[in-house]
Amino acid sequence: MRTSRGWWSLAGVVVGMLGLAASYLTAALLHVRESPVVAVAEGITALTPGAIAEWAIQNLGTQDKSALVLGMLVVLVVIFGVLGAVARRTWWIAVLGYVVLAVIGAWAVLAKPGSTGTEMVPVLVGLVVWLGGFALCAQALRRWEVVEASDDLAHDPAHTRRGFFLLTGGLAVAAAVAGALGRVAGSARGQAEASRRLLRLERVTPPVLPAAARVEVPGVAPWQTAADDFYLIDTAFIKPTIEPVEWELRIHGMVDREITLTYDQLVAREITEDWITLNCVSNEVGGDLIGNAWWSGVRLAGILAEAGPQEGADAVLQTSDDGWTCGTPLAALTDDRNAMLAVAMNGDPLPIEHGFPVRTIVPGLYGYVSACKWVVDMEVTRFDDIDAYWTQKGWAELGPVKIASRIDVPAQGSSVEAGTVVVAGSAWYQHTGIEAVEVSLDGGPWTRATLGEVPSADTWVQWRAEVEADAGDHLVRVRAVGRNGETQTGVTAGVLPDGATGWHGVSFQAT
Ligand SMILES: Nc1nc2c(c(=O)[nH]1)N[C@H]1C(S)=C(S)[C@@H](COP(=O)(O)O)O[C@H]1N2
Ligand SMILES: [Mo]
Repeated sequence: MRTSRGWWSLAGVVVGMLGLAASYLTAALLHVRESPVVAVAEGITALTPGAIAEWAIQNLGTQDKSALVLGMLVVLVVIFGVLGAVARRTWWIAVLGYVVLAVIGAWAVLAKPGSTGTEMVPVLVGLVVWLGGFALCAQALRRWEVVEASDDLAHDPAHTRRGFFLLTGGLAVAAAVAGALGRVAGSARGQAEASRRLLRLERVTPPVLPAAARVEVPGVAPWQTAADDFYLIDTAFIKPTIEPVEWELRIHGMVDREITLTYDQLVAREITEDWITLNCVSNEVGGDLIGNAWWSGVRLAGILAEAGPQEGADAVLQTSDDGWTCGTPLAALTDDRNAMLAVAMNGDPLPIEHGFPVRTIVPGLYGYVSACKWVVDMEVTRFDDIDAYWTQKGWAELGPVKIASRIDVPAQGSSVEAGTVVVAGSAWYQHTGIEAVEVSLDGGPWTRATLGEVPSADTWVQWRAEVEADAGDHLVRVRAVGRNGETQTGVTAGVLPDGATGWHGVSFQAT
């Protein structure tokens, strides 16, 4: 007596659904908007002739998308069942089937505009689960078949059968749990996104680009960085999804009066707005872990003054909703700079990835010691008594930004016309300010660049210079001079422990 084809089909369906659920959960955890199934559904929609799409919308109304996804799931269940049944005789057909389905999913997610490649992770997770899960089930079924077929009384057929049922049952439960978790994770994100979209910050004004900030050289990074292009650095695998109504900040420790602020209380205060450039201590010379935005929020100096820091306190240990911590000099939060609890970036509520609903922004300090996203706790304390996330790992306790400059144009390795060559880029020394930028061609004399006009010392500065380059290979270098008279050092240092130094150079060819 052979195992019936039905059990192979069942295994195919259970493993198939488990793979889909794993992929869906992965997509939700990674905040990939398009889980593979939805992406395929959208791909089908896009390829559907207009008349049919029109019919679907007419007859199914706003349910057309759910109907399509449901229909796809039904088709998939049938495919999974057939793959399982066929695998009984020809195992590799099932493998091929799963791979083909994964390729379709990969094609659909990568075809979406703005796909970054992260979308591939859920597809790969799904494929691995399919192959691994099916291998397990097939093994259990084969054992069952062998035992049933033999007259060997040493093995109890009921026992091997039970093994298969336990396995498929377990996998089915895993599929249900993964699917449910995916739904929860996805909907928390969806709710926070919805609250964010509905939020009206009355006194937040949209950014108005300072007239002369740009040098207008194509290829230079935009002076204002769009939220979508702003670099992202954090340790949160799952980004916190905090509803503004749930947000609360506690300020405590070495203070005379502990303060708790709700979101409404925060935004009811006086709003401060400013262009501030934020960069990462891990930014290599010439790197792009830097961005400039119009931030709106509430000054920390006023809030901390109300709390009344006590004698001897020199640090504020900030804690994020996800447990990340950083130690910020108390002085930087209470002096005349615009250190703020930011609620908006470029005129819109903070994107979830950038710390929604509230993050800290401190001009002049690297992000790892200051720019706490999803901030929920501030303890006024002493540096001697704390050890924050990155300082524990060997990074410096204090992280003032270092003077730096970068060449964006010409691009590294590019070819330009011999003669007068335009060189341009950005320079920054937040809270001290850039006095001058100089370039040197092939080790020759330093010549001054023209600077864009910036509203304060807290932003980067665009610059533009011209060099005379004969036909041949060249190296152009840049250095900045700060408003404090400091000239950017040519001595190279790596990013650890407190930020890279050295001149950025670009090789190009003139023809
Ligand atoms: N909660 C939290 N906040 C954080 C971090 C983090 O890992 N977790 N990283 C910091 C670092 S190292 C930098 S450079 C900035 C980056 O901010 P961005 O991702 O908005 O560009 O956030 C800071 N705030
Ligand atoms: Mo950073």
